[in-house]
Amino acid sequence: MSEKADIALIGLAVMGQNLILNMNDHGFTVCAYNRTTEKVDAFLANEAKGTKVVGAKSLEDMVSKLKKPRRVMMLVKAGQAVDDFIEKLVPLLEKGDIIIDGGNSEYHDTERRTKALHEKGLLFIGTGVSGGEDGARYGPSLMPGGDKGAWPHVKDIFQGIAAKANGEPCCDWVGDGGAGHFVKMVHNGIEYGDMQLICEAYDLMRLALKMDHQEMSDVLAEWNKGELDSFLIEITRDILKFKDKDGSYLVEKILDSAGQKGTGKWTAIAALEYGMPVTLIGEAVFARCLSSLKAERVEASKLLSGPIKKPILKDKALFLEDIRQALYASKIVSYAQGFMLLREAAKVHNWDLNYGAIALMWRGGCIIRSVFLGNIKAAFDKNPSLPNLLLDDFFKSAVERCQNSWRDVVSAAVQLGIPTPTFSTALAFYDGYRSPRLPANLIQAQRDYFGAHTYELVNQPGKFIHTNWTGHGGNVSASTYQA
Ligand code: NBP
Repeated sequence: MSEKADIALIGLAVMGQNLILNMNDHGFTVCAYNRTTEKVDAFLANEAKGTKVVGAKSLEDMVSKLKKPRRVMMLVKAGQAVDDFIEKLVPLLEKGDIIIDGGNSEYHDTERRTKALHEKGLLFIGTGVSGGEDGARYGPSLMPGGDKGAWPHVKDIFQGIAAKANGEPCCDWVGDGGAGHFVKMVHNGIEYGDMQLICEAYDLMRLALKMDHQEMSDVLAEWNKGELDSFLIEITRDILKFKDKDGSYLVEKILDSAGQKGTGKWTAIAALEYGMPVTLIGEAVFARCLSSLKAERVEASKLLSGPIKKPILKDKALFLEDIRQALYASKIVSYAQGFMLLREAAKVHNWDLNYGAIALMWRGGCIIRSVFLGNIKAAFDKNPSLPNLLLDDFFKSAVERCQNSWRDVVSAAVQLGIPTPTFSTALAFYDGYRSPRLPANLIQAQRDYFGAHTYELVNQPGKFIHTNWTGHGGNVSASTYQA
């Protein structure tokens, strides 16, 4: 081989193979490597046959085939495998070379790796890659962060292969350290939320309105023409009407026990860590946890009864429109909460996040792609320091327009005994967020009563007071700090 390769890609599973073929289509020469090297030969002989892709038998061989500065991207299982490859690559690379991790790595790991490699003169990028198999092959959403010095060296490749929304690449530099993987993590959390919201709408159509599958699919097809237009609504439309070989609907044969690989949970953990009320994603993760207690639920269903009095539902068409509006309003709350988490993490880590650019990165290529993200981009373009999406005129009026339907749906679900955790928590958040006064004054009094934790008075903020509530407690207070 006379001409050197533009980039190496380690990891020939579904994401790696498809990303290589995508890079090849865009004119880049890729050197492919995999821990199990037989997979390199198989890839070259099959999927990559007739392309410019070259293979490597070892990491040394791979590095020798690269242009300088060398660019090495990994798409391997997140965790130890990434650290193991980095350890093996470091002695083979030179100062200024670039290592990219495109897996679903935990952002703290990316922070650590960026710092450690920077000290060795190597530039590290931790990038979110979203869109699954198809995205990787024909245009993913890419969310790179890490050592900014690396960005000019990978920008052409990344923006070349990324999905495009209105001609603009769904990829831009996110920020320092773990910023790219943090944004990808929040993206995945939002994906959990969107999926659960659609599942609740399906449950209401199925149980409250007793609709059949073709009917439900037709409703989603209609919803997909308006403000809910999105990839997840589109695939659910197709899933609902998909028939198995025996002519029955496949979705009803699938065990109602949801799996998860961790990124939703990480988002919920980050929300707790940064003290942000990202309640909808939290509920979506817990809904999956509850679903996985299948055997316990089946037993409980024999013992615990639901409501006896059934509400009188509205006309079917009106209630369907209520469900659509409840879904839309809840979705707005979920994204507002996701951006609240991004904003807080950015403050803590000193990341200079561009929220409009993040919305654009999610606008195409990825699983949460939707028309709605265009509205979010417009909101942040209009006001980059918008404190909360709910305060943007477009979203404020959308939620106000939907709120009667939203309340009717949550009330009906409660009365019918149909669980709608994400519809409900989104509404509770909305009502909490718009409340100038919450009952937390009573929490403060309770804390002070039993633990001398002190409280502040409305008219004397900043001054911490302890009251001897019982007359027999002491006057010594606990120290005041926020965990
Ligand atoms: P997998 O997550 O299944 O990983 C397979 C690759 O990891 C193979 O190359 C395998 O090598 C390598 N690997 C494993 Br497994 N353990 C290893 C170890 N201990 N040391 C070295 N290599 C090891 O593949 P994927 O689904 O293509 O995903 C790749 C990355 O992209 C993951 O981080 C994933 O979370 C992320 N991601 C996946 C998707 C998706 O839709 N699948 C979407 C977005 C992001 P081997 O062939 O020798 O076993």
